Amino acid sequence: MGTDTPPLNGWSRKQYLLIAAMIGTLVIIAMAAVIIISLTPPRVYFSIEDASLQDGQYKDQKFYNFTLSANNTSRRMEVHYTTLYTEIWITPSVWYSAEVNMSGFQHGYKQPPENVTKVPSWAEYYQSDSMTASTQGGGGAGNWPNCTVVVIAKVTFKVGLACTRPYHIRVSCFPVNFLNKTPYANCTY
Ligand SMILES: *[C@@H]1O[C@H](CO)[C@@H](O)[C@H](O)[C@H]1NC(C)=O
Ligand SMILES: *[C@@H]1O[C@H](CO)[C@@H](O)[C@H](O)[C@H]1NC(C)=O
Ligand SMILES: *[C@@H]1O[C@H](CO)[C@@H](O)[C@H](O)[C@H]1NC(C)=O
Ligand SMILES: *[C@@H]1O[C@H](CO)[C@@H](O)[C@H](O)[C@H]1NC(C)=O
Ligand SMILES: *[C@@H]1O[C@H](CO)[C@@H](O)[C@H](O)[C@H]1NC(C)=O
Ligand SMILES: CC(=O)N[C@H]1CO[C@H](CO)[C@@H](O)[C@@H]1O
Repeated sequence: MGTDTPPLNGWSRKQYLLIAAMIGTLVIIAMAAVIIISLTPPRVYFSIEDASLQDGQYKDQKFYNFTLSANNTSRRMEVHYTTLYTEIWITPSVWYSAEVNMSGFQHGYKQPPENVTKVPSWAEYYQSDSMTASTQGGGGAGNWPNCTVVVIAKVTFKVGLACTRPYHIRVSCFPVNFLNKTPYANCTY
């Protein structure tokens, strides 16, 4: 009987080693998944479409109108927008905050994987804009009528129950010419 013990112990030791190796592998896979998810760059790309100046309800009232297009190129991850807003820079020092209508997103904040969502955006135009711009004549963030639209967002990416850390996105879209109706402008990180 006593001669059976060493082989039995040897076998269970092998089992322990096997289980330990399996647990180790699982831990490594889990850590790799966490690292990949947290290092994955935000896979959402913005562009500006159909920028134009539109007449408002009142005399001399005008609006900067454009469509903000958000392309979630991730195959599995849903995008959750915590914040999303835009600024129209008409000169390097003058900018307007533009409203973004979030109702195009699911429940007003969610975007499914592999999805393009287009949302209308606008800001009120003031007559003095082009005058201020012409005296500035800078070449930085905006140079009327070639404006820069800056898109600022805080997003998290979600797959199943897993959620990434919040990402701060800030992209610049240039040139956006509201006077000559820019049909498309790409935004770059
Ligand atoms: C431009 O924006 C204003 C303000 O939201 C809106 O009343 C108007 O319908 C928009 N025009 C176009 C062509 O989208
Ligand atoms: C969105 O991104 C995908 C992947 O790069 C691309 O194939 C597609 O054309 C883009 N869609 C739009 C409307 O920009
Ligand atoms: C946003 O867009 C939706 C649908 O296009 C519209 O019903 C709603 O009035 C808009 N909201 C604002 C604040 O313009
Ligand atoms: C993108 O998602 C929105 C809802 O968030 C949906 O209305 C729209 O049809 C989707 N577009 C595509 C191309 O899947
Ligand atoms: C605006 O951009 C267009 C084309 O990119 C260029 O030809 C024009 O000179 C620019 N205008 C100003 C005032 O920078
Ligand atoms: C229009 C648009 O959003 N295009 C982007 C799609 O995604 C690729 C990378 O996956 C970007 O390079 C494009 O600019």
